[in-house]
Amino acid sequence: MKKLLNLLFIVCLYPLCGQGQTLINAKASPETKNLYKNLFKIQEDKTLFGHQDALAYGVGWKYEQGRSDIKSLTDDLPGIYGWDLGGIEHARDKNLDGVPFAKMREYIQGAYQRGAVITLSWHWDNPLTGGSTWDTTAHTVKSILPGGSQHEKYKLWLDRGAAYMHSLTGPQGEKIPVLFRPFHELNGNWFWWGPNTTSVNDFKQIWKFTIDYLIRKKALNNLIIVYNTNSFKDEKEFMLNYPGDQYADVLSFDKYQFDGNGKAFIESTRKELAILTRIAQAKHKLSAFAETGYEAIPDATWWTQTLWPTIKDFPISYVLVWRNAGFMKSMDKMHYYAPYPGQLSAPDFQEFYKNPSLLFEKTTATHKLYQ
Ligand code: BMA
Repeated sequence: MKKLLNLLFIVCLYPLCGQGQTLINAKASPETKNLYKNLFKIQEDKTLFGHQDALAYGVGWKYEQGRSDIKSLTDDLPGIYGWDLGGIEHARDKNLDGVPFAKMREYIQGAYQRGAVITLSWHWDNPLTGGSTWDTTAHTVKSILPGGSQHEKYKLWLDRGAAYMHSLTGPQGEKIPVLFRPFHELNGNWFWWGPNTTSVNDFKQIWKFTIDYLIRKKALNNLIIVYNTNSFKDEKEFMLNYPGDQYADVLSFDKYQFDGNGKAFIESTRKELAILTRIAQAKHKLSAFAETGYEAIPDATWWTQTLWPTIKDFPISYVLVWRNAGFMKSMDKMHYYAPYPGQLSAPDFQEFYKNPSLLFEKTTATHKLYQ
């Protein structure tokens, strides 16, 4: 009998018993649970392709109903859409990049109804200094923890974000599942939650507080929680701020190519993807390449010769490129990560699009991820 029990115990450590598909929130909605479970299947041999702010604007245009730079090239849309909540903490009606939250909600509802997936990040301002998300001059995280001087303000900000996420509803009034990626690029020194101003312990505490507050107190049963670092050198760095298996559903990192050395990008990113894959599999968590790109894509074959060779051997649920802002006066340069008609890498992107392992919206829809 004991042998049998032991055997059952061992067998049940395997994903067959469903352990690999259990969200941290046992009360997650049926659509959210289904999405999570289906993304595990998808990532075995497919990857959703994503684009930030895809429907709101592109290079040379803004807010044209039905338009998207990716659509202009492929007659299709991304399989996963990224949007950012920055500004909702002040109850503003537009986010930090000018996207009206009401329009964002419509885009999210439309994408969900067409069968695509939604991920949200939050470039929120610094609650202690009043500066921007990039203000790293103060020990902000300590100040927003329970007992800290800004804790009440922080809760109000979470309330506002939570109200917005509750307002994302489908046709039956069901809450639209969201891959929520708070405190992103957590090992980078450019956000107020970065390691230059935040101890590991404080980071883990604010993460746990935030997730408990949103999921348990605010009953956001539509969240799938994404842990996200920037580029990292080893497992130790990737895991340094990891809040524990009860506080993350997806493990991910961001990494951009910054120079013409695509070979170096492929090699170094593959090393990181191998580490990510190993950890995620051991923990039965989903993995994702949450942000990538090569600004203004000055490489004609970046899609098929750099991005694809980088990701092709790894089970990642999605890869997402950042926003197509076009020319940015403040930066005095072009800032975009997906091609548009006439862009140097456009023909290569059209080839990349044909790859059956990459899911854009039309093929994503066939997988009925919410059922
Ligand atoms: C950054 C840039 C900024 C933008 C921010 C939030 O990477 O694109 O211009 O404000 O993301 O979307």
